[in-house]
Amino acid sequence: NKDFGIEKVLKNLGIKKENKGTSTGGKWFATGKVIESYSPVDGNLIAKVTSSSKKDYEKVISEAEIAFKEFRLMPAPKRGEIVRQFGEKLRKHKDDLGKLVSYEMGKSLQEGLGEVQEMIDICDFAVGLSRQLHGFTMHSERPGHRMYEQYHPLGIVGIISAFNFPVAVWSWNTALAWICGDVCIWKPSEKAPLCGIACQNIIAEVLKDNHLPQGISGLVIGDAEIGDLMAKDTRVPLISATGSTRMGKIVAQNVAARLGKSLLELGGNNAIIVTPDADIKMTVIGAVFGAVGTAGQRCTSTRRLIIHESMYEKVKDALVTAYGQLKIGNPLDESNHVGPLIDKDAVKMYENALKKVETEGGKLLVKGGVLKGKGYESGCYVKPAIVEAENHFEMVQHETFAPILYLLKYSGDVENAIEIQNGVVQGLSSAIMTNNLREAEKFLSHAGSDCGIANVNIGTSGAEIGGAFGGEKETGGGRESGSDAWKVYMRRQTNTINYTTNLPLAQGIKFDL
Ligand code: UN1
Repeated sequence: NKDFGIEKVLKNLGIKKENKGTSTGGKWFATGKVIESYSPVDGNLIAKVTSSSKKDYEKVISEAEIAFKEFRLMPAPKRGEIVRQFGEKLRKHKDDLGKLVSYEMGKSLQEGLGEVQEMIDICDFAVGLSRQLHGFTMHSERPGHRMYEQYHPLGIVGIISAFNFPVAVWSWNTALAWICGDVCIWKPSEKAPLCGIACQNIIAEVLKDNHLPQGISGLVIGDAEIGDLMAKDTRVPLISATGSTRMGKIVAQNVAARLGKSLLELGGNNAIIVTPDADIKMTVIGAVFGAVGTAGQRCTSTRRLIIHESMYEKVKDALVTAYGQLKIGNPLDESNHVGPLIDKDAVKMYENALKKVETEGGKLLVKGGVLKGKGYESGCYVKPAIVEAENHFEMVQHETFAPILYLLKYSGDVENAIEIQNGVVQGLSSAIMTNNLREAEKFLSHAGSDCGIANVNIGTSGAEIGGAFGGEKETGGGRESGSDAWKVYMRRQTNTINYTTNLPLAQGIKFDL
């Protein structure tokens, strides 16, 4: 794809035609099998990567262990300075990295750049945070005693990330983990390995400039086998995993078996409730972007619209009209709204979901289908579909990572809509479109949405980094990114100090010798 200069982008990011997929800082090695990265944009082979073997993984772990011993002693604000420099480098590489994300993963260039912006923003956030790793002080029940708590670095953080946010999710974890004094080992999705290599090259420069140990940032590219090694490894106290619920359940069980910590950010089945008091124009923009943006491949993508019966026909017609105007094609061309799915397997899942929901009684309002012909050679471009369905359908209950939007009808009070919204196993993002204060507050109340994210008059996707990101139920319960999500990357310690010459016991216990 010469149009946007992929050769130059790859060169600027230090990616060759053949790459090694294991790294500690700037050192590269690999002895596993070869992975080929094809672009879903045009179907071309971008580059090859030799994946990491068990032996390679061991090397990364031992470098990480060495690095942690040194890094944990560096004052947190000094670690913040490292993350500040990393953010600066990301600013310089924003254009190239955004293009690579778009070309390797298939999201629009705007979204690729937006993803890099999220990386920059979390770095800024982490720099400030590096001076605010606060613990409480408490009043002791004993005279002449002081109690307080502190947060210490945890150790090696294992990061497993998905193809759909191939760079940002890593940075949400690393930027925080690094200021917390941890070192990181990252297994990016094997569907977007070049994004991983590009990021590692960027941080490696920062580590080198600052004469820091290379093991602060490790990279292992491979499939589930490498993920398994990490999850079962007692040397990795925290595993942060983002991806499907299926993957998360395997990781969680492996980590739990050794009583390790896990931070899970898994599937969503996100809905927008459209009440009789909704602003139709805002609803349509929010719903269409949520459903077709990133070709429906965000954890936060809008999968269900729960529409009041009085608004149903109006919203349905407006959506069908809007879908008729969608342009599908090369995501690097800014006039297109929808790019490709990640690969042909994803296309198959999309086709199967549409077939299945039809047999369950779903009615296709906007038919969908796979696109063929000029510009669609990769075989990964599909038409966004709208299906009239019911919440209990198996396909509606299931997260299909594709642009399929289910329309569901509710009648009566907003409570009925909330019940439908909560009536799935996932609990990531949710939204209500209403200008009615009572409805909005009900939705946000104790008896409202059961999701980690609940929005009013905003769609389900596009969360800001400043808030804690994640969800409940099968979404896994973890929180990444903003607010106090940093706490999971540290170990907490309660300290009691006695500055008297007596040794009074707590709870009034007398123990005289
Ligand atoms: C994801 O899809 O894994 O809220 C993350 C959003 C983005 C992050 C999505 N900020 O849509």
